[in-house]
Amino acid sequence: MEGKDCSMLLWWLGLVLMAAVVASGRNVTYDGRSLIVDGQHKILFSGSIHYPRSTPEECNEGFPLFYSMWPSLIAKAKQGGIDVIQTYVFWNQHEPHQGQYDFSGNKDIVRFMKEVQAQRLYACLRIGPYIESEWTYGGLPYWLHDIPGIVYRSDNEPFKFQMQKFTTMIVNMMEAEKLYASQGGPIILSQIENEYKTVEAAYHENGPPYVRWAAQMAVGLQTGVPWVMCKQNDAPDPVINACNGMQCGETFAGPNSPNKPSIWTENWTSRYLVFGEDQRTRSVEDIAFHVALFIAKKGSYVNYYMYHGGTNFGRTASAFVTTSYYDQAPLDEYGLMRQPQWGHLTELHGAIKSCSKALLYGTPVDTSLGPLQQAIVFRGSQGICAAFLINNDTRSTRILFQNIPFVLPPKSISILPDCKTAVFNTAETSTKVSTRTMTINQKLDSSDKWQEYQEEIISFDMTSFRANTLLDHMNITKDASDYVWYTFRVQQDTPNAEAELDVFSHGHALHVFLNGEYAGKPPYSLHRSAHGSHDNSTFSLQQSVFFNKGINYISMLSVTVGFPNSGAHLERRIAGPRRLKINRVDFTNYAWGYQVGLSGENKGIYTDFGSSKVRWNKYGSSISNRLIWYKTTFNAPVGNDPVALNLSSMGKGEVYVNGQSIGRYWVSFHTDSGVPSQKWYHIPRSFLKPKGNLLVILEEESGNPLGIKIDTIQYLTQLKVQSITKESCKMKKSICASIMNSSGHKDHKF
Ligand SMILES: *[C@@H]1O[C@H](CO)[C@@H](O)[C@H](O)[C@H]1NC(C)=O
Ligand SMILES: *[C@@H]1O[C@H](CO)[C@@H](O)[C@H](O)[C@H]1NC(C)=O
Ligand SMILES: *[C@@H]1O[C@H](CO)[C@@H](O)[C@H](O)[C@H]1NC(C)=O
Ligand SMILES: *[C@@H]1O[C@H](CO)[C@@H](O)[C@H](O)[C@H]1NC(C)=O
Ligand SMILES: *[C@@H]1O[C@H](CO)[C@@H](O)[C@H](O)[C@H]1NC(C)=O
Ligand SMILES: *[C@@H]1O[C@H](CO)[C@@H](O)[C@H](O)[C@H]1NC(C)=O
Ligand SMILES: CC(=O)N[C@H]1CO[C@H](CO)[C@@H](O)[C@@H]1O
Repeated sequence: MEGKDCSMLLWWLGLVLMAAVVASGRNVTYDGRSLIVDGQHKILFSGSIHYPRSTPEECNEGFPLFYSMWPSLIAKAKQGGIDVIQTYVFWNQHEPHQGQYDFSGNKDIVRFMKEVQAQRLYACLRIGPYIESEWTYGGLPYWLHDIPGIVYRSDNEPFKFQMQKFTTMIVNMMEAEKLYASQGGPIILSQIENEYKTVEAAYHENGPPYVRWAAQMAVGLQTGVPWVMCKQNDAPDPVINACNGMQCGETFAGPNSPNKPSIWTENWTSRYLVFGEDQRTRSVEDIAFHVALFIAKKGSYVNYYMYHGGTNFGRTASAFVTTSYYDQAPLDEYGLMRQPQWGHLTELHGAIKSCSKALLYGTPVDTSLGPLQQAIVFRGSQGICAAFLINNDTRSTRILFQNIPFVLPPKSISILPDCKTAVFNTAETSTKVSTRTMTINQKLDSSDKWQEYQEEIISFDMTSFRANTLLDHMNITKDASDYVWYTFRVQQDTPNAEAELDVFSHGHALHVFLNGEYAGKPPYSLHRSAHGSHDNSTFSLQQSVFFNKGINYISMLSVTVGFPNSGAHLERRIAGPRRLKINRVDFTNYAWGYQVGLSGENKGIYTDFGSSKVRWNKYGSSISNRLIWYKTTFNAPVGNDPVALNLSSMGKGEVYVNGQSIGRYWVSFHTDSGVPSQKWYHIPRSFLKPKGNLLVILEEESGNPLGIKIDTIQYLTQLKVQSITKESCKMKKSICASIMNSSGHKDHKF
């Protein structure tokens, strides 16, 4: 389909959909039980999907309409029983330079909200504008750092001014598009600040007034819908305090006022992944247990963080966080349904929704069924009754509930919408397990298809920006690049003198070169590069070097892998080399020359236009295999399956497709179990054209681009027969029959 027709069709589709949902304003309030929408109490399931971590519908020449992520993610969430789509607002994406705004492409938050609206779901808008979220600098734009006297997230006038300005702008933007429920739009809830209680003490007497100010400022914007503050047990009225965590049914002390509902804004479906660590997973049975428990304890709103994690494109991830984000969520990084997660939670939502009347209008009573067993029964008028049978034992237990025998599996909750029949048990998944498979679509193993460009090693004489001390890396780049050259020169009177170089850096990685070459004599020792880790970004590098007689040039390339996103006083964070000694003589306060960014970056050689500005050489012709840009082209795999690069053969760097960065990779940083944290890197279909896609890769260390593969992604469904017990089959005969019958088969697009 041609680009133009496509946008016309979209526009027309949009109109039809909008016409269908244009409605008069909804009245959203709350009481001690739940949010109330137009007079109706609601049990709501919410899923976090962050708009910049996927792509909107974009039509590329030659491709039909359905290569899109936002609409299909939202549709799959809706199909999974999700009522609300929750997203943060990403300030540093929208205002990268002070006063210059960007709401294009996957930053088009209005369009995202309209997709939510078009599918008749609600939205929760977490403005922050400090958001943490494993997003670089917690979503704050770095230019804030240079505002005189600023202290972020504190009772500090310069910060409050900027925070109010941005928050107001977003609220006005939503209002102008009639996106608040009070105007007929999808937004029923907003969030101000984020988990502030965890850092508040560090701000001493400037913490509490800031919380009060933030609440008042937000409420003063009169959006017509309630506000929440998460992890802020003293959230000022009328702002609702919400819980974040994995076990809010056990850990949440509850709303701080009897007229506020119990809301869980972040229920972590796994944990975000960082380079150098193994993926931690959380079983769907455990998630379901805690969701059911929270609802049984009168919770009325549960959000999955994340329902779809997606991709930290470009340099948007925070320090050491991988490009892939919450891939273990019910919708995986590529937007495909992960089973049994998606299916099990869908059934859980159905089971809980079928208890709605009893939950919302009944009164709960707890009774003990045994030492570690408990029933929570909601009874209302006209014999309405729903029960949760909780077994907190690690063994399966037989109990009697209202004279009916039940077997409660270990660590589980059975849901009885009529107080008689268990329709769902959190520990029994009837959903088939699916296995993700990566199928090689193309190998890029022909050396004539690749070209390379060796990055310049910058020495002191080439720099124009100088200082008589080691400067903070973050304050030099202002987040415009991951890279800064730190260079100096030193006179040596004897030839071939061995010296000990000792560098201490605040992070995150460092490559050291001497006289335009790597430090150390060939064969190069492993110590010429060093790096920190997510839990400790600092490191030191010691290296023996051999100086020439005369002037010697030392060039260090300091690299950040995302700015920090959490903890108090982000404005004080620093990175890069902080001390350098040669044979124990301190060169920290010395004449240093700096250059921000790599020449390839500065020339934009990853774009069609920029790549023509440099001379590319034959593959393998560079003298060193470090700091090289590799370039090739490829055709898009035929079909609809998502596409990813298998970068197992590469080291560390960044990948660009048709001029857009698909993120940082760091395959050489192995986990304790000896494997890379992330091998596959998602290329959204919307970044591709059918033929001749430009692939440019910056490799900092050493990698073998001939080993790169372009893969397509599918799921293979399998049985999880072990988890299907006789009890669950009795409960759900039809489901069991079909499970027992089916054999492993390939699911195409869900
Ligand atoms: C909105 O709902 C609340 C409680 O549900 C009610 O008290 C109030 O009158 C309603 N406001 C409007 C404008 O309908
Ligand atoms: C289950 O037992 C654990 C460990 O004793 C306890 O921390 C938790 O609160 C209990 N949960 C429930 C729902 O009883
Ligand atoms: C950060 O850099 C700016 C120049 O861009 C400078 O004015 C300021 O003093 C630096 N801040 C710190 C803390 O070094
Ligand atoms: C972090 O690493 C540095 C050196 O690499 C070490 O000196 C320091 O003790 C470590 N800090 C912590 C908190 O582990
Ligand atoms: C990914 O690439 C590596 C290195 O080329 C290769 O060894 C591995 O088999 C590939 N994995 C898959 C699943 O294709
Ligand atoms: C299961 O397979 C049997 C034999 O092939 C068939 O008779 C039966 O209808 C199937 N049941 C379901 C639920 O598909
Ligand atoms: C206690 C805990 O696990 N906290 C984590 C909750 O999730 C956020 C966001 O994913 C992390 O930043 C916390 O470390």
